[in-house]
This record gives sequence, C-alpha cells and structure tokens, in this order.
Amino acid sequence: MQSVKDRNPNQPEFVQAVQEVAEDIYGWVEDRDDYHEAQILQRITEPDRITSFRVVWEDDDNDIRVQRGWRVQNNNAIGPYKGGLRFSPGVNESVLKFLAFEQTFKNSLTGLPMGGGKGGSDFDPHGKSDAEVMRFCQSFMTELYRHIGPQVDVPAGDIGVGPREIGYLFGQYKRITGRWEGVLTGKELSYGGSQMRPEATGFGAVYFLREMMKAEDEELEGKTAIISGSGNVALYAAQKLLDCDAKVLTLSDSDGTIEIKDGLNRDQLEWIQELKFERRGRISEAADEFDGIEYHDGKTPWSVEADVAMPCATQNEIDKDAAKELCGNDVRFVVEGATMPTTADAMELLRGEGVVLAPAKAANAGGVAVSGLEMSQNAERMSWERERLDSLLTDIMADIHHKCRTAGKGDDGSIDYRRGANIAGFEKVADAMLAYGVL
Ligand code: NDP
Ligand code: 2IT
Repeated sequence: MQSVKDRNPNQPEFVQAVQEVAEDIYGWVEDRDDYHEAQILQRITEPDRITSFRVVWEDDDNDIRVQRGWRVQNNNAIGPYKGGLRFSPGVNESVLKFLAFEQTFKNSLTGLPMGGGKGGSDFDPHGKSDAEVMRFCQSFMTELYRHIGPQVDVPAGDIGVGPREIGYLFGQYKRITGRWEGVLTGKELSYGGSQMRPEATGFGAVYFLREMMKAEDEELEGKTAIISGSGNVALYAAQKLLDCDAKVLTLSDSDGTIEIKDGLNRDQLEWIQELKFERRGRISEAADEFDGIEYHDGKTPWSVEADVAMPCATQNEIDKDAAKELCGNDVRFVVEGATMPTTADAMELLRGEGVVLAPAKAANAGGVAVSGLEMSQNAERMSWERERLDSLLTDIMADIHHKCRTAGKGDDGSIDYRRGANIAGFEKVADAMLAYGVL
C-alpha cells in the first residue's frame, strides 16, 4: 500500500479503492507464491493506460468552453475494457482511476468476459440545453473514437450520462467511422439498445438484497428503505422495492432530501421518474406536487429510521457520522447502489455493528451485466425479450451473491460479503494475468 500511495500522490479516491481490496485479499493471497512471483498485486494496481484529451465546444451564447476528457483503460485480462462515462464537475483522474479499478473486479464477478475501464469529463450537464449537450458529446467522441471499439473498449453511462448523451455519442462515432457497431451500451431500443438496461442496476441491487435477506430467513415484503439519489440507479431501485411490497421513505439529490412518511406510491414514483428523466427537474419539486412528501433542504436521508439503506448517488456519501445515524436507527442492511458510497471509517463502524453490507462491486453489477448482454445482442444482430433479460439478470445477481457468500465465509461461519466480492472478483482477473506471462 505504501508504494501505491507513493506512486499516486493526490489521488485519494484511487488509494481508498485499492486499500479496500488490498485489506480483504491480503490474507487470502499470503501463501499464493505464484501471484507474488509474478508481481500480480503491483501490476493490477497500475492501469493499462490512461488517455486524456481537451474537449472544446461552443455554448448557446457562442462562447468557447474548454473541458477535460479521459478514458482509463484499467485492465483487459478477461475481456474488452468495459465501463461507463461520467460527466460531472468533480471528475478528475483519481476519481476515474478508482472507478476503473472497481469496475475491473465488478465485471469479473458478473461471469461475463469484460475487462474494466471508465472515462468521462468535468463537463456539467446540469442546466445545459440539449444543443449544448449534443455539441459537447460530439466533441468528446471526436477524441474518444480512436481509442474504443466493440472488441477493444465499450463505454456506457454513469453519473450525468444517460440515454440522451449515449445517443449523441453513438451518432458521432457512427458518423466518424462510418460503422454501425456495438461500441456503446445503454443505447435506446430504436438503435440496438437492450430492453432491460435502464432498469438493470437498480433492479439488480434489489435482487441482491432479496438474496441476502433470503439467506438470513427474512423477507423484503413490508421492510422500509431509505434511498439517496434520484437518478438511474435510485429510481429503478425504488421501482423494484415497490414491486416487492417494500416501503421507500426517501429520495434525494445534491440539494436535499424528500421524505415520504407513508412510503412512496406508484403515481408519485412515475411522476418523479418523468421529472428526473424527461424534465431534468429537482427533487424538491415532488414536495410541491404531493401532500405527504416533505422536502429537507441540504439534508441527506441517513437520519430517517428504516430497515434498509441504499446509497445510490455518489462516492463517500456515507461518512462516519452518517454510519452512526444508521446504526442508531437499527438499519440492518446497507446496499451500495452507488460506487464506493461508504468511507473507510464508516465501513469499519458498520462492520463492527454487524450491519449486513452489500458491497458496490457486487450489488450494482446488474447494470454492467446487462450491458454485457447488450454487447452479445449487438454481436449476433438480435434483440432479446424483456422477460429473458430479466430472468438472466435475476440469475446473474443470485450467482454473484453465491460467489460473495462462498468466498466471504469466515472460519466461524460468519459472512463478509465485501471480502467475498473482493476475493472472487480478484481471483479470475489475477489468474488470467498469470496465464499471459510477463506483460
Ligand atoms: P445519475 O446521474 O442518473 O444520478 C445521480 C444522482 O446522484 C442524482 O440524483 C444526483 O443529484 C446525485 N448526485 C450526484 N453527485 C452527487 C453528489 N456529489 N452529492 C449528492 N448527490 C449527488 O447517475 P446514476 O444513477 O447512473 O449513478 C449513481 C451511482 O451509481 C454512481 O456512483 C455510479 O457509479 C453508480 N452506478 C451506476 C450504474 C448505472 O448503470 N448507471 C451502474 C453501476 C453503478 P444531482 O442531480 O443534484 O446531481
Ligand atoms: O459503474 C458501472 O458499472 C456503470 N456505470 C455501468 C457500466 C456499463 O458498462 O454498463
């Protein structure tokens, strides 16, 4: 870890992500001489390559704007680089390196042949017109296209990148290369998207939760959940929780939280999905629209009592104080819909209190898993039915749960899902790297 810290100064998110994996696998790899001789740990913490580029675009006032763009191709030992693009002002190389590192082990857990990558820009889509977003995406892809391809690297969405952005990016790739090919996932249905991709991450996280509860002889029906965020992951997690007759008590955005004391109903959820996905409004508007929904400006959801917490917004959103609140309210399950939403000290506290934690690389793997299925559909020029995809997603999440439980079983029979996810995700990538010799 010291050498990782020395080689990556001023990259706290990346160091945090590596530290988490290292803590969990260190005991397990201790007597693996083959890994040590081949320097697998040192090699796996160094991205294959990072491309950075300037993205210039013109806003609606004809002012010239300059942004930074990146693609981190972390590891392609088990398949083409695969992972989303994030457009958000907080994006920098450390954030993208941590996301690409996480993605490598997450993709491995899905059982599909996908390596790990991530990219994005410090561009902020909030408040931009469609025309501005289009011009930015076209400029971004004009740089990115030479580094990606269906057998090379297949980006998708993440924070700030949804179907609208994927459409502009895909159109520009097609225009420049003259090729229609499955170079991005998360596409709309009219041009080769998958029926289940929008829902897959949120639904998958709830399927994982259901498996964890089953293993503890508990039912999801009737349980209460607090969710942060109101984007792709949060709103489809909420939808699946309602399908399972659980109660959703909160949603949020970066301005504040809404609290729904009696639990979110379907009409409210559909209205909020339209607000967020179509009108790109703020979550506070839901409180203006509906009686029974209260808005708490500047607040996070973590002080509301519930059985389950689902952080579905961004990294490090549950800090030690938030973890204390969760424990004080007897939250039993934390399901990480977002990537690395829990700080290291919060994680330690939750583990110490016996909270059952579904780690991000397992719990939110449903999205990239269905992206993998979208790649298969594009390669065979077929479109698969929703029922088939939902059943595959259900099976993949159950399989990931099983892998984490098996690898995460302690000598005393206790289960540590985070340790299990890290070991199971790591092993497949490390073994493939061993097979290739020194490279
Ligand atoms: P979206 O852009 O659709 O939604 C993000 C949500 O989180 C918005 O409500 C946003 O609020 C909020 N948010 C973003 N940044 C912050 C912040 N700094 N503080 C507080 N709230 C914030 O993104 P996704 O739902 O796609 O992604 C959310 C998380 O899930 C990320 O960690 C991502 O890596 C992870 N994930 C996503 C997958 C996917 O398929 N999309 C797959 C696997 C993981 P606001 O509008 O105010 O910014
Ligand atoms: O973090 C993630 O897994 C994603 N943003 C989705 C990646 C993908 O390629 O679908």
